[in-house]
Amino acid sequence: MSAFSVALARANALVEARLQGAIAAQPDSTIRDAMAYAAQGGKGFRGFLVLATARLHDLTDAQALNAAAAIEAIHAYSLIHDDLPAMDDDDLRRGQPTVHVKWDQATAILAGDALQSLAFDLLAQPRPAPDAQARLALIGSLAQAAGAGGMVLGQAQDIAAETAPAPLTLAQITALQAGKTGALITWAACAGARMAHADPAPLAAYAQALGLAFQIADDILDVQGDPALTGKRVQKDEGAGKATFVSLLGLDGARARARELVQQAEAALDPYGSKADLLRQAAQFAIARQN
Ligand code: GRG
Repeated sequence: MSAFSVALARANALVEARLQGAIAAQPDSTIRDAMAYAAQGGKGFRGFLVLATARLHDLTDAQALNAAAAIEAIHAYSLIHDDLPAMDDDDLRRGQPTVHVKWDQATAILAGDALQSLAFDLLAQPRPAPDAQARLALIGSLAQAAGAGGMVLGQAQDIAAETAPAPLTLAQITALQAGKTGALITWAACAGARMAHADPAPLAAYAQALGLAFQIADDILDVQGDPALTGKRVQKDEGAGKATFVSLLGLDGARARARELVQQAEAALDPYGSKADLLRQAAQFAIARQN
Protein backbone atom coordinates (compact mmCIF):
# COMPACT_ATOMS: atom_id res chain seq x y z
CA MET A 1 0.00 0.00 0.00
CA SER A 2 1.33 3.49 -0.85
CA ALA A 3 1.78 6.16 1.82
CA PHE A 4 -1.17 7.94 0.25
CA SER A 5 -3.48 4.88 0.41
CA VAL A 6 -2.61 4.45 4.09
CA ALA A 7 -3.28 8.15 4.79
CA LEU A 8 -6.57 8.07 2.85
CA ALA A 9 -7.80 4.96 4.69
CA ARG A 10 -6.81 6.42 8.04
CA ALA A 11 -8.52 9.76 7.33
CA ASN A 12 -11.62 7.98 6.04
CA ALA A 13 -11.93 5.91 9.23
CA LEU A 14 -11.63 9.02 11.43
CA VAL A 15 -14.02 11.13 9.36
CA GLU A 16 -16.61 8.39 8.89
CA ALA A 17 -16.60 7.76 12.66
CA ARG A 18 -17.23 11.47 13.34
CA LEU A 19 -20.03 11.63 10.79
CA GLN A 20 -21.64 8.40 11.98
CA GLY A 21 -21.45 9.71 15.55
CA ALA A 22 -23.29 12.88 14.55
CA ILE A 23 -25.93 10.85 12.71
CA ALA A 24 -26.35 8.48 15.67
CA ALA A 25 -27.07 11.52 17.87
CA GLN A 26 -30.20 12.29 15.81
CA PRO A 27 -33.59 10.97 17.03
CA ASP A 28 -34.25 7.34 16.16
CA SER A 29 -36.05 7.23 12.76
CA THR A 30 -35.97 5.64 9.33
CA ILE A 31 -34.40 8.85 8.06
CA ARG A 32 -31.56 8.46 10.55
CA ASP A 33 -31.03 4.85 9.37
CA ALA A 34 -30.96 5.98 5.73
CA MET A 35 -28.48 8.77 6.55
CA ALA A 36 -26.16 6.29 8.29
CA TYR A 37 -26.44 3.89 5.34
CA ALA A 38 -25.60 6.59 2.79
CA ALA A 39 -22.67 7.94 4.80
CA GLN A 40 -20.74 4.66 4.77
CA GLY A 41 -18.53 2.94 2.24
CA GLY A 42 -17.05 5.91 0.33
CA LYS A 43 -13.37 6.60 -0.24
CA GLY A 44 -13.50 9.76 1.85
CA PHE A 45 -11.41 11.74 -0.64
CA ARG A 46 -12.97 15.11 0.24
CA GLY A 47 -12.64 14.53 3.99
CA PHE A 48 -9.02 13.54 3.44
CA LEU A 49 -8.38 16.84 1.64
CA VAL A 50 -9.74 18.75 4.63
CA LEU A 51 -7.49 16.91 7.11
CA ALA A 52 -4.44 17.11 4.84
CA THR A 53 -4.79 20.85 4.15
CA ALA A 54 -5.43 21.48 7.85
CA ARG A 55 -2.13 19.72 8.62
CA LEU A 56 -0.43 21.83 5.99
CA HIS A 57 -1.41 24.79 8.19
CA ASP A 58 -0.29 23.07 11.41
CA LEU A 59 -3.82 22.24 12.58
CA THR A 60 -4.56 18.85 14.13
CA ASP A 61 -6.98 16.21 12.83
CA ALA A 62 -9.12 16.86 15.92
CA GLN A 63 -9.47 20.53 14.93
CA ALA A 64 -10.41 19.65 11.36
CA LEU A 65 -12.68 16.63 11.87
CA ASN A 66 -16.00 18.48 11.94
CA ALA A 67 -15.21 20.23 8.67
CA ALA A 68 -14.14 16.92 7.12
CA ALA A 69 -17.34 15.19 8.30
CA ALA A 70 -19.39 18.14 6.99
CA ILE A 71 -18.06 17.87 3.44
CA GLU A 72 -18.61 14.11 3.41
CA ALA A 73 -22.20 14.72 4.61
CA ILE A 74 -22.83 17.13 1.71
CA HIS A 75 -21.23 14.68 -0.71
CA ALA A 76 -23.39 11.79 0.60
CA TYR A 77 -26.52 13.96 0.24
CA SER A 78 -25.57 14.81 -3.36
CA LEU A 79 -25.10 11.15 -4.24
CA ILE A 80 -28.47 10.13 -2.73
CA HIS A 81 -30.27 12.83 -4.72
CA ASP A 82 -28.24 12.19 -7.89
CA ASP A 83 -29.32 8.53 -7.80
CA LEU A 84 -33.06 9.37 -7.68
CA PRO A 85 -35.25 8.50 -10.68
CA ALA A 86 -35.74 12.24 -11.38
CA MET A 87 -31.97 12.60 -11.81
CA ASP A 88 -29.57 9.82 -12.79
CA ASP A 89 -31.89 6.95 -11.79
CA ASP A 90 -29.28 4.58 -10.39
CA ASP A 91 -29.96 1.46 -8.35
CA LEU A 92 -26.37 0.79 -7.26
CA ARG A 93 -24.00 3.04 -5.30
CA ARG A 94 -20.83 2.04 -3.46
CA GLY A 95 -21.70 -1.57 -4.33
CA GLN A 96 -25.04 -1.42 -2.47
CA PRO A 97 -28.65 -0.66 -3.44
CA THR A 98 -29.22 3.10 -3.59
CA VAL A 99 -31.25 4.69 -0.79
CA HIS A 100 -34.50 5.04 -2.77
CA VAL A 101 -34.24 1.37 -3.80
CA LYS A 102 -33.55 0.15 -0.26
CA TRP A 103 -36.28 2.40 1.22
CA ASP A 104 -38.32 4.71 -1.05
CA GLN A 105 -38.00 8.08 -2.80
CA ALA A 106 -39.44 10.15 0.03
CA THR A 107 -36.93 8.61 2.46
CA ALA A 108 -34.10 9.28 0.00
CA ILE A 109 -35.08 12.93 -0.47
CA LEU A 110 -35.42 13.52 3.26
CA ALA A 111 -32.21 11.67 4.19
CA GLY A 112 -30.35 13.83 1.64
CA ASP A 113 -31.95 16.99 3.00
CA ALA A 114 -31.08 16.01 6.56
CA LEU A 115 -27.45 15.23 5.65
CA GLN A 116 -27.17 18.68 4.13
CA SER A 117 -28.56 20.29 7.30
CA LEU A 118 -26.25 18.15 9.43
CA ALA A 119 -23.22 19.43 7.50
CA PHE A 120 -23.93 23.01 8.56
CA ASP A 121 -24.71 21.89 12.11
CA LEU A 122 -21.28 20.20 12.26
CA LEU A 123 -19.55 23.36 11.03
CA ALA A 124 -21.42 25.58 13.49
CA GLN A 125 -20.39 23.54 16.55
CA PRO A 126 -17.63 25.17 18.59
CA ARG A 127 -15.94 21.98 19.74
CA PRO A 128 -13.41 21.08 18.37
CA ALA A 129 -13.82 23.42 15.44
CA PRO A 130 -11.78 26.63 15.14
CA ASP A 131 -12.76 30.17 16.15
CA ALA A 132 -16.12 31.75 15.24
CA GLN A 133 -14.77 33.85 12.37
CA ALA A 134 -13.20 30.82 10.72
CA ARG A 135 -16.40 28.81 11.28
CA LEU A 136 -18.43 31.51 9.52
CA ALA A 137 -16.00 31.50 6.59
CA LEU A 138 -16.36 27.72 6.34
CA ILE A 139 -20.18 27.87 6.54
CA GLY A 140 -20.58 30.66 3.99
CA SER A 141 -18.13 29.17 1.51
CA LEU A 142 -19.72 25.70 1.78
CA ALA A 143 -23.20 27.16 1.19
CA GLN A 144 -21.85 28.78 -1.98
CA ALA A 145 -19.95 25.70 -3.15
CA ALA A 146 -22.94 23.39 -2.69
CA GLY A 147 -25.64 25.80 -3.85
CA ALA A 148 -27.15 27.39 -6.93
CA GLY A 149 -23.82 28.84 -8.10
CA GLY A 150 -21.82 25.65 -7.43
CA MET A 151 -22.73 21.96 -7.28
CA VAL A 152 -26.48 22.45 -7.80
CA LEU A 153 -25.79 24.63 -10.87
CA GLY A 154 -23.45 22.00 -12.33
CA GLN A 155 -26.02 19.27 -11.72
CA ALA A 156 -28.79 21.35 -13.33
CA GLN A 157 -26.58 22.03 -16.38
CA ASP A 158 -25.83 18.31 -16.63
CA ILE A 159 -29.54 17.45 -16.59
CA ALA A 160 -30.34 20.19 -19.14
CA ALA A 161 -27.61 18.82 -21.44
CA GLU A 162 -29.52 15.53 -21.79
CA THR A 163 -32.27 17.27 -23.78
CA ALA A 164 -30.20 20.04 -25.38
CA PRO A 165 -30.37 20.25 -29.20
CA ALA A 166 -26.57 19.90 -29.53
CA PRO A 167 -23.96 18.09 -27.42
CA LEU A 168 -22.01 20.34 -25.05
CA THR A 169 -18.63 21.71 -26.10
CA LEU A 170 -15.43 21.05 -24.17
CA ALA A 171 -15.61 24.53 -22.61
CA GLN A 172 -19.22 23.94 -21.51
CA ILE A 173 -18.42 20.54 -19.99
CA THR A 174 -15.40 21.98 -18.20
CA ALA A 175 -17.58 24.75 -16.69
CA LEU A 176 -20.34 22.29 -15.77
CA GLN A 177 -17.92 19.93 -14.03
CA ALA A 178 -16.23 22.79 -12.18
CA GLY A 179 -19.58 23.17 -10.42
CA LYS A 180 -20.80 19.60 -10.20
CA THR A 181 -17.58 17.92 -9.02
CA GLY A 182 -15.10 20.75 -8.61
CA ALA A 183 -16.91 23.00 -6.14
CA LEU A 184 -16.92 20.51 -3.24
CA ILE A 185 -13.37 19.34 -3.94
CA THR A 186 -12.22 22.97 -4.00
CA TRP A 187 -14.01 23.74 -0.74
CA ALA A 188 -12.38 20.67 0.87
CA ALA A 189 -8.90 21.66 -0.27
CA CYS A 190 -9.33 25.27 0.89
CA ALA A 191 -10.77 24.32 4.30
CA GLY A 192 -7.40 24.02 6.05
CA ALA A 193 -6.36 27.50 4.92
CA ARG A 194 -9.73 28.97 5.94
CA MET A 195 -9.45 27.43 9.43
CA ALA A 196 -5.96 28.91 9.79
CA HIS A 197 -6.91 32.36 8.35
CA ALA A 198 -4.39 31.76 5.56
CA ASP A 199 -4.74 32.57 1.84
CA PRO A 200 -6.55 29.63 0.16
CA ALA A 201 -5.58 30.74 -3.42
CA PRO A 202 -2.78 28.18 -4.07
CA LEU A 203 -4.97 25.37 -2.74
CA ALA A 204 -7.91 26.57 -4.85
CA ALA A 205 -5.69 26.41 -7.97
CA TYR A 206 -4.55 22.91 -6.92
CA ALA A 207 -8.12 21.74 -6.35
CA GLN A 208 -9.56 23.19 -9.56
CA ALA A 209 -7.06 21.20 -11.62
CA LEU A 210 -7.45 18.16 -9.37
CA GLY A 211 -11.28 18.29 -9.49
CA LEU A 212 -11.27 18.29 -13.27
CA ALA A 213 -8.74 15.44 -13.40
CA PHE A 214 -10.93 13.51 -10.92
CA GLN A 215 -13.95 14.00 -13.20
CA ILE A 216 -12.04 12.96 -16.34
CA ALA A 217 -11.00 9.80 -14.47
CA ASP A 218 -14.68 9.25 -13.67
CA ASP A 219 -15.58 9.53 -17.36
CA ILE A 220 -12.80 7.06 -18.24
CA LEU A 221 -14.05 4.67 -15.53
CA ASP A 222 -17.55 4.93 -17.00
CA VAL A 223 -16.14 3.58 -20.27
CA GLN A 224 -13.52 1.18 -18.99
CA GLY A 225 -14.27 0.60 -15.32
CA ASP A 226 -15.12 -2.71 -13.70
CA PRO A 227 -18.51 -2.49 -11.89
CA ALA A 228 -17.14 -4.91 -9.28
CA LEU A 229 -14.58 -2.21 -8.40
CA THR A 230 -16.51 1.00 -9.10
CA GLY A 231 -19.56 -0.20 -7.13
CA LYS A 232 -21.87 1.46 -9.66
CA ARG A 233 -23.16 0.81 -13.15
CA VAL A 234 -20.79 1.74 -15.97
CA GLN A 235 -21.28 2.82 -19.60
CA LYS A 236 -24.17 5.03 -18.54
CA ASP A 237 -22.87 8.18 -20.26
CA GLU A 238 -22.70 6.70 -23.74
CA GLY A 239 -26.09 5.02 -23.22
CA ALA A 240 -27.55 8.41 -22.33
CA GLY A 241 -25.90 9.98 -25.42
CA LYS A 242 -24.02 12.40 -23.14
CA ALA A 243 -21.00 14.40 -24.23
CA THR A 244 -18.14 13.66 -21.83
CA PHE A 245 -14.40 14.31 -21.78
CA VAL A 246 -13.97 10.87 -23.35
CA SER A 247 -16.53 11.41 -26.12
CA LEU A 248 -14.95 14.80 -26.95
CA LEU A 249 -11.24 13.99 -26.54
CA GLY A 250 -11.16 10.21 -27.08
CA LEU A 251 -9.75 7.84 -24.45
CA ASP A 252 -6.10 8.70 -25.11
CA GLY A 253 -6.85 12.42 -25.30
CA ALA A 254 -8.78 12.29 -22.03
CA ARG A 255 -5.93 10.44 -20.32
CA ALA A 256 -3.40 12.98 -21.62
CA ARG A 257 -5.56 15.91 -20.45
CA ALA A 258 -5.93 14.30 -17.00
CA ARG A 259 -2.13 13.91 -16.75
CA GLU A 260 -1.64 17.56 -17.73
CA LEU A 261 -4.11 18.63 -15.05
CA VAL A 262 -2.29 16.56 -12.42
CA GLN A 263 0.95 18.34 -13.35
CA GLN A 264 -0.84 21.68 -12.99
CA ALA A 265 -2.24 20.62 -9.61
CA GLU A 266 1.22 19.58 -8.42
CA ALA A 267 2.79 22.83 -9.61
CA ALA A 268 0.19 24.83 -7.66
CA LEU A 269 1.60 23.24 -4.49
CA ASP A 270 5.10 24.68 -5.03
CA PRO A 271 4.67 27.36 -2.32
CA TYR A 272 4.31 24.60 0.30
CA GLY A 273 7.44 22.62 -0.67
CA SER A 274 7.76 19.02 0.49
CA LYS A 275 5.16 19.59 3.21
CA ALA A 276 2.54 19.09 0.49
CA ASP A 277 3.87 15.73 -0.78
CA LEU A 278 0.77 13.86 0.37
CA LEU A 279 -1.42 16.27 -1.61
CA ARG A 280 0.77 15.64 -4.68
CA GLN A 281 0.15 11.92 -4.22
CA ALA A 282 -3.58 12.67 -3.89
CA ALA A 283 -3.48 14.28 -7.34
CA GLN A 284 -1.83 11.17 -8.79
CA PHE A 285 -4.45 9.02 -7.08
CA ALA A 286 -7.30 11.03 -8.65
CA ILE A 287 -6.41 9.67 -12.09
CA ALA A 288 -5.02 6.25 -11.14
CA ARG A 289 -8.03 5.15 -9.07
CA GLN A 290 -10.17 2.15 -10.03
CA ASN A 291 -13.26 3.26 -8.12
C1 GRG B 1 -27.97 16.22 -6.48
C2 GRG B 1 -27.39 18.68 -6.22
C3 GRG B 1 -26.99 17.32 -6.62
C4 GRG B 1 -25.76 17.12 -7.09
C5 GRG B 1 -25.21 15.84 -7.45
C6 GRG B 1 -22.09 14.56 -6.94
C7 GRG B 1 -23.13 14.73 -7.96
C8 GRG B 1 -23.85 16.02 -8.04
C9 GRG B 1 -23.46 13.71 -8.75
C10 GRG B 1 -22.86 12.36 -8.66
C11 GRG B 1 -22.58 11.80 -10.01
C12 GRG B 1 -21.18 11.99 -10.41
C13 GRG B 1 -20.57 10.99 -11.31
C14 GRG B 1 -20.51 13.00 -9.97
C15 GRG B 1 -19.16 13.27 -10.28
C16 GRG B 1 -18.44 13.35 -9.00
C17 GRG B 1 -18.07 12.02 -8.54
C18 GRG B 1 -16.99 11.36 -9.26
C19 GRG B 1 -18.72 11.50 -7.52
C20 GRG B 1 -18.32 10.27 -6.86
O1 GRG B 1 -17.35 10.68 -5.91
P1 GRG B 1 -16.34 9.66 -5.24
O2 GRG B 1 -15.65 8.86 -6.32
O3 GRG B 1 -17.36 8.70 -4.48
O4 GRG B 1 -15.47 10.40 -4.31
P2 GRG B 1 -17.20 7.93 -3.08
O5 GRG B 1 -18.25 6.84 -3.17
O6 GRG B 1 -15.82 7.39 -2.96
O7 GRG B 1 -17.53 8.92 -2.02
